Amino acid sequence: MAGNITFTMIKPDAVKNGHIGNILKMITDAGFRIVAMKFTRMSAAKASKFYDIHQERPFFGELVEFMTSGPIVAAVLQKENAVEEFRKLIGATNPANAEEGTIRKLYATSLGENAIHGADSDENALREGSFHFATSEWFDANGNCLG
Ligand code: 3AN
Repeated sequence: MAGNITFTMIKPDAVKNGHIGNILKMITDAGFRIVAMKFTRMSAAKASKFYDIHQERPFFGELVEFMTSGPIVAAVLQKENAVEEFRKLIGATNPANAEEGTIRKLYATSLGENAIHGADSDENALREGSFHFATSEWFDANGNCLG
């Protein structure tokens, strides 16, 4: 499955603003299959670990505070060329630069509160997916558990 997998989180802003249903519809309409999914709230320790590559960035504290401010939807998704295709669907990190019709253009409110996360490489997709889900929570196209 590697290479065809990405990892996403619908962030606390989009959850609070009632966009879960619309965002999931855009994702499945774009041809992504849900491999794993959960509604959860990250602890500060978990969010800090998830974003440890950004630890030195000035916005790290703000990012952890925001990502733990409410529940998120975490999911592993499958499609051919998933990482790149998904980043096209979500649009630029800053919604002001996101293309029309992208998830961030429609639902993000700012650079910090940008509605949705998408893994930026195949390696990170697997790392992030494994961080949030046990293999027993991953399902193939036939509905068989991968764990
Ligand atoms: P992306 O999520 O598009 O891969 P990254 O990896 O550069 O973007 O940043 C991770 C997250 O950190 C972003 N989704 C955004 O919420 C937050 N972030 C990035 N840059 C800034 C910034 N300058 N100020 C506040 N938050 C930021």
